[in-house]
Amino acid sequence: MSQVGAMSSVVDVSKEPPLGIITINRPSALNALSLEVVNKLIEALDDLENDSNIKVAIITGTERAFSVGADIKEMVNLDVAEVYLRGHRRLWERIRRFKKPIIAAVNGYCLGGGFELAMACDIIIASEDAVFGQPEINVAIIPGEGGTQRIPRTVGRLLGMEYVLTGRFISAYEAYRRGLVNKVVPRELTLEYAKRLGRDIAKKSLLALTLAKDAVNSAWETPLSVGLDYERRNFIIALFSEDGREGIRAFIEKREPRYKL
Ligand code: CO8
Repeated sequence: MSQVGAMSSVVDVSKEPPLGIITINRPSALNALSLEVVNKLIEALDDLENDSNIKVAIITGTERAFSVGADIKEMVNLDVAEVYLRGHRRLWERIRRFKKPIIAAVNGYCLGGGFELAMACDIIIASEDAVFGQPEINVAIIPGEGGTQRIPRTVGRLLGMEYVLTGRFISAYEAYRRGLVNKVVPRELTLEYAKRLGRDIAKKSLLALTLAKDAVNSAWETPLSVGLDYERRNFIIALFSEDGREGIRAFIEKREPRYKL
């Protein structure tokens, strides 16, 4: 395992190839996403994307929280230009362009922008004590990075509206029942489970993972006919890639594949 960045940083990156684990480490503020945290998360994602030994990223938090969202104390002092030009949007854009799979390993509070960060990931593993919610309405603002869009697309308009209008907390099991998280596991196993899942995923070809992720994401963005064309294009790229050939040959020859990526 290698550590990148000092342990005192608000974001730590540890590398356990093929996994890269990003830990939001600002426990005194329950991992609120200050601009410093945002910048460090962007740096960490850049680092993991450029590292050819890393195939899957995991984002996690510290003991009491994954993240409670935007740093409210910092936010009150920002002007419009700062929020627009230097604000959190850059992080969400970075995650949207991140080609490798990202797993969120969530324990404790996962609120506001923290929930939006988890939802921007590809898979969410929640600990039994995880608490989700979009409480922005309690301080007279609204979700600003996807909450009003991703939640209703997952749970439907009525329940999505309830979550956003009341700001009420959502337990891990409720989130699971509503399709907002993939799995609920005992607290002490959350990161371990995410790592195990990450290692399983990392056995696949990175090119195929990237193309598959891209195609699934397009299902949210496009009408069905356009999405089907998009999928077909990615399928053909995978099929005629070196890894695609190797995967199929390995199946026929009853051996483990040796992927290039
Ligand atoms: N920002 C900054 N500091 C925070 C935040 C936050 N969001 N949440 C908690 N903290 C701090 C507290 O101020 C406290 O610090 P201190 O000890 O210095 O007073 C410390 O974390 C511990 O918090 P509490 O004492 O409140 O702990 P409790 O166990 O009593 O309560 C809660 C935990 C329920 C999580 C409570 O802290 C809470 O309700 N926090 C606010 C959560 C919230 O409203 N999140 C949404 C933020 S807005 C947002 O995310 C919008 C995103 C849109 C994108 C941004 C564009 C700029």
